Amino acid sequence: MSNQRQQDENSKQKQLEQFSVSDEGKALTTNQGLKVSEDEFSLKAGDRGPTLMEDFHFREKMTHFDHERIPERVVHARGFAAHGEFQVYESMKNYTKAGFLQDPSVKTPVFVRFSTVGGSRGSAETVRDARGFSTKFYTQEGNYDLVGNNIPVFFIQDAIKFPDLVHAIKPEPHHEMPQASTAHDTFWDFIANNQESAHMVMWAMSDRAIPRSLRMMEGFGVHTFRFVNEQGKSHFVKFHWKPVLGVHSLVWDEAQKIAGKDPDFHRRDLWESIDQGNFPEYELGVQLLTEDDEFKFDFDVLDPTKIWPEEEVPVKLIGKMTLNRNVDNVFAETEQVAFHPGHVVPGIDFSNDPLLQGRLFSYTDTQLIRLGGPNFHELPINRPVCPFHNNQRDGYGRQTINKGPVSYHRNSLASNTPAPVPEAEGGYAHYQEKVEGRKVRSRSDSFKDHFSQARLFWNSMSQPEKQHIIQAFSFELGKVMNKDVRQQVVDMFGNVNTKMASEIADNIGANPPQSEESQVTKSSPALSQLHTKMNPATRKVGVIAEHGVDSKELSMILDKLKAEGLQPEIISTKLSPLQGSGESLEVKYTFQTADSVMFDAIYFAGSKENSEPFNEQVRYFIREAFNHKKPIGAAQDGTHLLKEEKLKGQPGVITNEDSKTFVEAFTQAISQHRFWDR
Ligand code: HDD
Repeated sequence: MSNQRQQDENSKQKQLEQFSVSDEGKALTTNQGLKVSEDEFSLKAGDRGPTLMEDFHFREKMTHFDHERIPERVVHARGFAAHGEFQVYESMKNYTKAGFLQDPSVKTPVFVRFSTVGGSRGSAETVRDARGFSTKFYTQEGNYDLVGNNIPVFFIQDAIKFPDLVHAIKPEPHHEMPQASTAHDTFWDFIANNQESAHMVMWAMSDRAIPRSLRMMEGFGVHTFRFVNEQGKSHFVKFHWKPVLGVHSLVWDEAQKIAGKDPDFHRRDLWESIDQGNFPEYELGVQLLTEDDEFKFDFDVLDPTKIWPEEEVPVKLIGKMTLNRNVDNVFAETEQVAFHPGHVVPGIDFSNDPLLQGRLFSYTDTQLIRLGGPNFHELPINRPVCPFHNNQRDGYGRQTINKGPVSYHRNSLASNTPAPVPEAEGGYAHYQEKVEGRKVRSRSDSFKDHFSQARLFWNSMSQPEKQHIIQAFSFELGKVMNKDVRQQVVDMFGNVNTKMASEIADNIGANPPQSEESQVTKSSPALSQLHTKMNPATRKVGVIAEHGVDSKELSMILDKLKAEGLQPEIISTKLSPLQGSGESLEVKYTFQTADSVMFDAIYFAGSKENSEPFNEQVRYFIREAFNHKKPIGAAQDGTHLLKEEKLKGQPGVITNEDSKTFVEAFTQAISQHRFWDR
């Protein structure tokens, strides 16, 4: 490995290590370095007397604690992050001069923060919502941030509406309910009165909004950006992250139950995967358009409520990101990281998408209140790995000690340095797009078709996915108290599909829509999760067993499942090791600490003892897993219970009586994710 390459991939980690501290084994001191002799009792005038003002140790400790919290993000407050690296497959020099996209041997450090959008910092993670997918590339030319979502379009077309959208999504101000949910009146009132949201609402009501794992969802830059190459030629570009494990979701009932059983479900999944060396991987894809093709489509390429269907503009996979290190401290890294779509490097530029243009203002502004001043770029997680010099000075929490008298440009005292760098030598120069027009507050007519792509999305769904969308609308609108708002939404989505809207109307006691449905017949198969990659790797299998089980055979099956990349974990009545015919086996959960919703599949090993309370628990597990369409397996004494429950022979229910190669068949079923045809 060359020195340059080594320096690149470790540069961020080395930088962070300079700021890392281990307190273990050290003497307790004040922040001034004074050793402290006592940390349990405040200084008092007499054993039973009042605390003294003089107690600087007490005051320092208490004051720091009193100031520990910072404002949570106004959106995307609930997030979780990891470190990793990115490597391009081949030079992208024909399209962009971005340094980190040139050399396949260079590994660029990255920091990725995933988030829900609407909920507070402590809210549950499996709620119905878009997921943020923000990546900070620490490149040698400065930080590049790709601040995207797992949904490729947005609710609104102009950033000036963002505060309205967010006010409508958040808990209603008079009673602060509901938390982390769009199932309430103000959200749907906003939707019905801002119909540009139709396409994104279709995505939000689909399975995309309840991902199985942060490792199993796509990411999108959403806006149209620009790539600019060394020759100054520009292409429009849309960014995609494609998860190597495929795109998979929970079912709604399951998602709601997990929100209670394990509100940290997604971060736990990410943390454990990285901890175990199962590093999440995503390929970076780009859709590219020449400037000549800008007006070739029946939508405006600047409109953030539109996708470029992959069948029309193919996604070229250009590199891979691997998340391989958990954070050391969530506050210092995950909470203090500051993303900004305006953090770009030479070779990447903006389009005139009015949503993007507004974002370019909002992100620095929000960090000023959230992180308390203009020096947040000095926080370790936000520092670029390349040097940075300018004439900005002072402000709260300034850490850099800038030497010398000069802090202005132009100057002679420092030979006019720090000096601007010509474009040819790496200085950033904005793409010289020609613009002209009158100052207007308006929206281009080319942004006014709100339903064609919402309809395209609907057309692209499989039957079960369509059913889930109808159920999601019915759930959400069922929680809307105002009947008029319900009806407005039904009428709005009648523009997408009459049958869909009529079924929703029927479920929520509204009238069928009067609107005319879109005539779009096109579909985009790439949008259906049924066409995603099916990969069993890292799937969790809940293995139910009891003392007296044939542990010899069970450990053989466990080994085989592990060899297939699955993660079997034993659930039993007690945590004590499972005794049986062979070696004793470790029990990870009891019926109190586990639930079928925490697993991708259930394997019932059974027990010789077969007590009725035990069987009752097993029935509950298996029934629930069955209702959530999950694979269920039994190859030992467990088979009889599946027969009793009349589950044997059902799709996705695998026993050794049905298949001689049980483990292979069960693994195959798990890779299929869910059995919708039950
Ligand atoms: Fe935003 C945070 C993604 C539109 C204003 N946004 C934020 C985060 C993500 C996105 C992933 C969390 C970043 C992190 O992990 O720290 N936002 C999007 C996407 C959008 C979008 C994909 C549409 C395509 N956002 C958008 C608009 C505005 C904002 C139109 C305002 C004009 N977003 C913000 C913000 C946040 C934010 C208020 C809150 C915390 C932060 O920035 O750092 O400035």
